[in-house]
Amino acid sequence: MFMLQKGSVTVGGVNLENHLILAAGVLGTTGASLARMLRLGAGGVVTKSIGPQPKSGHAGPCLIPLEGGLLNAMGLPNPSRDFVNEVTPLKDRPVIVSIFGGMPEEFREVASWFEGIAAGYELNLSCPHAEGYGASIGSDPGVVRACTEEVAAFGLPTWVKLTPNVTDIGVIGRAAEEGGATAIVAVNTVRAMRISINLRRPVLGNRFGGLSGKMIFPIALRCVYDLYDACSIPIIGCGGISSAEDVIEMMMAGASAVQIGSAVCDDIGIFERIGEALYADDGSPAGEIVGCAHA
Ligand code: RRO
Repeated sequence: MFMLQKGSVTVGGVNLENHLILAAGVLGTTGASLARMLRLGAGGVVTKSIGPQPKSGHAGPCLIPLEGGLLNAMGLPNPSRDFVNEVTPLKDRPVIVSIFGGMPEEFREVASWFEGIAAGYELNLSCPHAEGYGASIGSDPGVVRACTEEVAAFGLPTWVKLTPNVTDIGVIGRAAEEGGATAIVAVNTVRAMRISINLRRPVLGNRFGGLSGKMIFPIALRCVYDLYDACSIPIIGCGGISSAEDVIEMMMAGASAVQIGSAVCDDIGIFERIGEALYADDGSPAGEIVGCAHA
């Protein structure tokens, strides 16, 4: 298999210790758990999404393990501005703060709390089950562009995380790029549901939720492939990655780095495990394979 060169990399303006980033929403709710994932080999970490007001989230059940995946409808639970205290001790580390809002001004307000603390921002325009937030506004290219412009104006790296639940993801990627995004993260969870045949009711308290894990890898890969054709800024692949082979495949589709989320729930040591299979002292730069499947 193609082996990557060891060492730090800069992707979308953020200096990372390697290409493997902890995805938003998984172990990202405290400074201690973010620091732990960096110690366990993550090249960078993304926090749980933070919004303009504290939120307790949706009624349970909120998280259901499925074969090859997870179905969640957490409902954007977050402490809002108090989260600044969690990440302040991690200033100067590769910590990307995920933010959400219902309108461009709310994105700007939340971003302002983390100026001088975050290594960059990731805009959540993609949660599949949050009325007025996430994918419900992130499917509109004009809104994506406006939200991105507000945050990019701080001059910090600004990543935009997209939903796969659109007809043409390239249109949304281009809107983020026009708004000043430094990278696109593709993708958030896939809108999905299960029904209990005994209870005759949807299993999730919120009825619908977001599907993640191995079962969505081919969807995420296709989105990265489409975005590579549509956009010029770096793409960060996210969705079902759990092995070094998955990382290489994502890079061949067009990803410059990847995020890992659900696989961390099965193996807390996944960053080290993938790193051992992916990196070699005499490895090659990622640039040799990024997007090579398009030739
Ligand atoms: O909190 C959630 O329910 C959630 C979020 Br913010 C998101 O972006 N994606 C997801 O699957 N769940």
